[in-house]
Order: sequence, then structure tokens, then C-alpha cells
Amino acid sequence: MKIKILKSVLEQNDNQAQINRKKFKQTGTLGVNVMGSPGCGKTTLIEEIVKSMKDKYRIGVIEGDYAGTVDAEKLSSYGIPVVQLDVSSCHLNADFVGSALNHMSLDELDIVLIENVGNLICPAEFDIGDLLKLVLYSVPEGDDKPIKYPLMFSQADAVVLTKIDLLPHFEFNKKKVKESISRLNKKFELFEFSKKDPTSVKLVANYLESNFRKLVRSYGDL
Ligand SMILES: Nc1nc2c(ncn2[C@@H]2O[C@H](COP(=O)(O)OP(=O)(O)OP(=O)(O)O)[C@@H](O)[C@H]2O)c(=O)[nH]1
Ligand SMILES: [Mg+2]
Repeated sequence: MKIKILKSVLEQNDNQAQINRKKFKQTGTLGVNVMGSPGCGKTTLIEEIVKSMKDKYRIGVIEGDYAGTVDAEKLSSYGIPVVQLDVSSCHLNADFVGSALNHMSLDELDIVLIENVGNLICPAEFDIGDLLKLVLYSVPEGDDKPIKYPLMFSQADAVVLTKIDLLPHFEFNKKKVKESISRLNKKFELFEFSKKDPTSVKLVANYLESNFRKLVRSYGDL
């Protein structure tokens, strides 16, 4: 009986995720699910992406937080639309994101960055209807995380190694990390980011830009 209930929760989530995904495609908006453990640097990277892309692209943010509004307040200061979701849960689900989308004019946005709740397990289990999954993985977490949290790394379109400036201070073998993700995931791209090096966001921004262009080419006629 328990299994049936869980199945219906996931089915319901998947149905709403399809609705969200269709909305993103119809409006030509790249919905990006930004995931990673608590404190891995999600808000910091989003902030740098916004700074780097906001003059050329119309960017919105959905902030999924367990509690508090600090991240949403920080990002609102860039004059972009930000919707805060108080989820009181370890992950975002498609319903939460669907309700946030009802408060955004997707027709007027090119990219929506969705900061998921800091967690390497639950967000990987709930489809939110995004078109791209960025998984952030910070150097201080240690180089064994893909082995311990395989679902998250297997789903990533791109993995961003964050806090790369801290590499000299931690035992973190980049080659080992790349190999363990490659065993789980055949298609991921890998980036390195440090807030101490503002140019390091450029490659991530270029990646988002090329995915946005691909989306517009594929669904421009809808
Ligand atoms: N050294 C260093 N610190 C960083 C870097 N990126 C973020 N930090 C710091 O790491 C801490 C957490 O960063 P956030 O961007 O708030 O992380 P988050 O993933 O959004 O955290 P939650 O929303 O709480 O899950 C802050 O003190 C940042 O200043 C980086 O590239 N290098
Ligand atoms: Mg944050």
C-alpha cells in the first residue's frame, strides 16, 4: 500500500513537471535547475551568472529555500524578477515550481535559474520540469561525492566544480572526480568556478547561452 501512495505522488509530480517543461519550451525560456549540497556556492554562482549575462539576456530566478529569504533578497538587488519559495522540505517539486511560474512572465524571460534546496539526494528524485540540470560540487566536500550520491551526478547536464581556489588546501583529486562521474554519466560537461576569479563564470555563461540558442532554434516556431 505504501508503495502505491509513493508511486502516485511521483506520478502526480511527473505530470506537473511535464506541464512546466512545456511552458518553458513554448515560451523559449531556458529553465535551469541549479542543485548541490548546502553551501556549495549555488547563490554565489547564480549571482555571477546574473552579473555576467543580464545586459544581454532577460534573466529570472526562483529561489527554493528551506527557511529565510537572504538568497532571494541578494538576487533581487540586481533588478531582476525573483520568486522566493518557502518549501519547508529537502527539495523543490514540480508543484512548487509551477506555482512560481504563475508569478513570472515567462514570455518576457530568456533564462530562469532555479536554485533548488541544498541537498544531494532528494532534488535528484523530483523532476521539476527544467530543461537543463547544473550540479554544483565544491572542493571542500571531498572527492568521493559522485560515488556516494550517484543519482544526482548521473542526471547532470553539467557539473560545476566550485570553490576551485581552495584546491591547494584540500585533498581533492580532480581526475578521480571526472572518472567517477564519467562512469555514471556519458554526456556531462565539466566546468570550474571560483568567486575569486570573476572570469571563471564566462565558460558557464557561454554554456547557458548556447543551450538557450539551441532551445530557441528547436522550439522557435511553437
Ligand atoms: N573560497 C570560496 N568561497 C566561496 C565560493 N563560492 C561561494 N563561496 C562561499 O561559500 C559560502 C556559501 O555560498 P553560497 O553561494 O551561499 O552557497 P549556497 O549553495 O547558495 O548555500 P545554500 O543556499 O545555503 O545551500 C559563502 O560564504 C560564499 O562566500 C568560491 O568560489 N570560493
Ligand atoms: Mg543559496
